[in-house]
Amino acid sequence: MVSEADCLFCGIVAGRIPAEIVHETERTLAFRDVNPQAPTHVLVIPKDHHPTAAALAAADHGLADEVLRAAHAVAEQEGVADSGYRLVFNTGPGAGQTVFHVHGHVLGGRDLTWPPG
Ligand code: D5M
Repeated sequence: MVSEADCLFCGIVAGRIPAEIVHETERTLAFRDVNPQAPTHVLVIPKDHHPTAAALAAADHGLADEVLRAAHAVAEQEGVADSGYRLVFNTGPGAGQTVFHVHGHVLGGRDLTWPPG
C-alpha cells in the first residue's frame, strides 16, 4: 500500500508535483491527465488520501458525493456535459488502477465506445 508521503496525487494536492489544475473545491481537486485518452481527460480526486473508490465510499459518503459533483462540474466547464461524458473509477489492479489515490477519469469530447477494453 502506498503511503500518503509517497503518493503521487497527494504530491499534486500539496503542490510538490506540478499539474494543470482545472477545478478545485475545499475537499476536491481536478487536473488534466498526463496521458489523455480523449480531448477532455481530467482526473477528479478527493484531497484526502483514500486508495480506491471502494475505500472512499466506505470511509466518507459525503466526500464521495462531493467527488461526483466535482466531476460533473468539470464536465460542464469543459463543455462535454450535454454531448455526454464518461466517468470511470478503475478500482483495483485487475481493473487497471495504477495510482492508488482514488480518482475519477472524466472523459469526453469524442465518441466513446462500449464496452470499454
Ligand atoms: O489512472 C491513472 C492515471 O493517472 C493515468 O491515466 C495517468 C495519470 N497520471 C499519472 N501521473 C500523473 C500526473 N503526474 N499528472 C496527471 N496525471 C497523471 P488509473 O485509473 O490508476 O490507471
